[in-house]
Amino acid sequence: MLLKKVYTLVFIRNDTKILLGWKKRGFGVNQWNGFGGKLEPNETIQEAAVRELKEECCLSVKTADLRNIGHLEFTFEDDPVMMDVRVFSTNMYEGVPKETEEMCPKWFDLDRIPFDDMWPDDKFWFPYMLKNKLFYAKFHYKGFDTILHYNIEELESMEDFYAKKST
Ligand code: 8OG
Repeated sequence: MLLKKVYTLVFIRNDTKILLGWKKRGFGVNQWNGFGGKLEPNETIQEAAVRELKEECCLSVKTADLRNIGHLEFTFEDDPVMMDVRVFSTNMYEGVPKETEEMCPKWFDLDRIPFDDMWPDDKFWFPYMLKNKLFYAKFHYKGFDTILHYNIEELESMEDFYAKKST
């Protein structure tokens, strides 16, 4: 049986640039990514997304300004834990991105995303995000470098997706 762990992943972007952080420690170390992590007890997914963004790059966002734009599921060969990652995006934030113990933030042009230094799955689903399409993607990994199989769907609505998923 698969155990599920929920994570958040937040992208700050405008029409030409996206903010990524160089992960300095932990899971996905030495790669660029959005900002996020595990939920704490009694926290909503949106609250966790806001908290992680603040902790990792010192930016403040309001939960109401976070748009849920995608859902990612990662499974790993011989591992019973499924990572359920809720992806959010916003262009509304306060503050200036700052380096923290976990992440070093940097703005990238949307046509210069550093996919060679990111999770191997990102090159498959980022194009949906960059074209403002909603997505549901699943990736099955062997280790952390090899994708054995994957599937991506474009979604009409995240609300409909979650309503169907829970029934
Ligand atoms: O708390 P921690 O930093 O370990 O959380 C992991 C973060 O990394 C969380 O925001 C979810 C995110 N993440 C994965 N796998 C992948 C992936 O394959 N691609 C991207 N872009 N992010 C991922 O856990």
